[in-house]
Amino acid sequence: MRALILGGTADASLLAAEIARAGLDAVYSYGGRTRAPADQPLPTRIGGFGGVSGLAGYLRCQGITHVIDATHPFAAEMSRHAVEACAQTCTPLIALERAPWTRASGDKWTEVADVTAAVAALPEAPANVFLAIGRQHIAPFATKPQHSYTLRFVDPPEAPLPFTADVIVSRGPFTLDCELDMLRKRGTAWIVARNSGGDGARAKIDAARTLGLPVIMISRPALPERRRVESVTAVMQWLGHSTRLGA
Ligand code: 3Y8
Ligand code: NAP
Repeated sequence: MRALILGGTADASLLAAEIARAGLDAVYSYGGRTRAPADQPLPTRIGGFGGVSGLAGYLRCQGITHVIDATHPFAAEMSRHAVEACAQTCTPLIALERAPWTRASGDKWTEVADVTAAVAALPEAPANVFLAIGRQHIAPFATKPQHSYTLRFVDPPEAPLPFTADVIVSRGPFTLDCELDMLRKRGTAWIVARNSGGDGARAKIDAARTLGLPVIMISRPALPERRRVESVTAVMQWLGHSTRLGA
């Protein structure tokens, strides 16, 4: 057995730790989006594979027998490529994907399909807006420059921003107290978020509820059908191993 973990999330790190503890042969893969990704207890590769054909070639050359797609729910292109490459090479594939956040009592969510719809959902009147959607997809907000934007990136911006904004550089996971403090200090009136699920980014959602702030929540992209689980234990069982936790 030789597994490939398509990683880049907190869940992927938890899985890597369990696989290392079990002494299984596996490789952890980052896309190379950040300057200093967290170390993993497994041999690690960083960077794209070169599309579906590149991933299929990697699976064959590296003798990968199982692929775990533990990427972020918005890493849709990677997930689509994994489905195609695993089908081409007859490699078993499973996705480790946390459930989306669901609206709770007191949440003031406007759910939208994508970033363009998120921009449209913002008011016309100038407001303090926290864009908690990273670096890659902020350009459309330049069409509403009247707002005072706060951004949060993992790494300092390397290029000029498409609009004036204040940038917080922090990689998370984030705590409720820190989110409350940041939102209060900045007088944030609107939050734009993606429905990432999991615990690493949900503090801002809980803080919004506490402060009574409206959240524009971007729904997840559609992903192709594939076997999907929500726990490390389920992945380990799929690999034919019980976890230390769920033994
Ligand atoms: C490179 C690996 C851990 C994993 C930490 C999780 C939690 C914190 C929440 C906010 C939202 C955002 C962003 C976010 C979260 C965790 C997790 C998660 C959101 C790292 C990581 C990599 C990335 C890539 C990065 C994206 C960006 C998205 C910031 C490591 C830290 C906004 C997603 O500059 C860039 O190009 C950054 C790109 C993809 C989305 C974007 O479009 O900008 N994640 N994030 C992975 C790789 O190269 O393969 O550096 O160690 C992982 C984590 N990010 O160790 O606990 O598990 O989800 N990541 C979103 O919208 O939710 C932050 O600020 O409130
Ligand atoms: P994406 O748009 O779905 O993927 C674009 C391309 O990046 C892929 O086709 C692949 O290149 C490469 N790639 C992506 N993830 C990879 C991985 N784990 N290992 C090797 N190559 C990878 O991806 P993304 O949304 O930018 O996410 C990139 C990474 O950040 C992923 O690891 C993801 O888990 C992590 N992340 C993303 C988000 C988010 O909001 N999107 C949040 C937290 C963490 P090739 O076509 O060349 O193979």
